[in-house]
Amino acid sequence: MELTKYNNLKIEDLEATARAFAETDEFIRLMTLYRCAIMEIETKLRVLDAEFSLQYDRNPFEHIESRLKKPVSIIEKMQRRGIPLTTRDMERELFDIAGIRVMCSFIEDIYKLSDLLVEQDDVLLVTRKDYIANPKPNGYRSLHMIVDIPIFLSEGKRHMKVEVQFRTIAMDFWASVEHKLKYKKSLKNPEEVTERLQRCAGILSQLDDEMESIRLKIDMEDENV
Ligand code: 0O2
Repeated sequence: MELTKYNNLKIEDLEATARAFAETDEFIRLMTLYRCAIMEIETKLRVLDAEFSLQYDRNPFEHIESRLKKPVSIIEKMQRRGIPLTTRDMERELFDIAGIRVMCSFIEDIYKLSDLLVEQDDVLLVTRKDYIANPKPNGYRSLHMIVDIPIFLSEGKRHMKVEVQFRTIAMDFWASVEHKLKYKKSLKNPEEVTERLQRCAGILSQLDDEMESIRLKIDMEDENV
């Protein structure tokens, strides 16, 4: 589908365009492929979880969430970046249409699990952004990876990109609350809120470190029994 003159559309018109785009056969098919890619990655993570729990006697993640980016968010992003509105360009330029979020208890498990995932020979690491080692200025922390994986269809193999975000429960708590607060725009003193959220991120980071240290102590005492 070629919808050329969508660059200057206002939000209401963008929503209508998104609805029309989302009803096309190519869009529906592409989203089905992304859903399959999510299933592949989820299965890989669940297999790793089962094996890891045998080896280390704990589950590396608490839970997983997945989502397909909403058509209007896809179109907004394409408009922002000046990408032509075709499914081919959408697939070529946007890497976060399929998203998986993995919530772990400990930072160490984030690195172990993410390394194990990208070490698999059918998983190709496209990009990795470590906002745990280098938090965003607002305090946001998570490990983001774009991976490329094959899905196997009746007509053959197809490579798809999936964004995988790894977080601790504390990081997820902060990101969820901060995301909700972002929409409350009518603040008298937004700088104060930003500062307090940064402070909360710092407290939660200390909490993650303390939890990790408690676990290490318990593991060491267990080994000595
Ligand atoms: P949604 O609803 O999750 O899809 P890009 O994604 O390429 O446009 P960028 O900055 O290169 O932009 O990507 P990055 O840094 O990897 O972050 C993308 C996603 O991480 C966001 O997706 C959020 O899910 C999450 N994220 C990044 N920064 C923050 C933050 O400061 N606060 C919160 N709560 N989440 C953040 P989307 O597309 O914004 O939304």
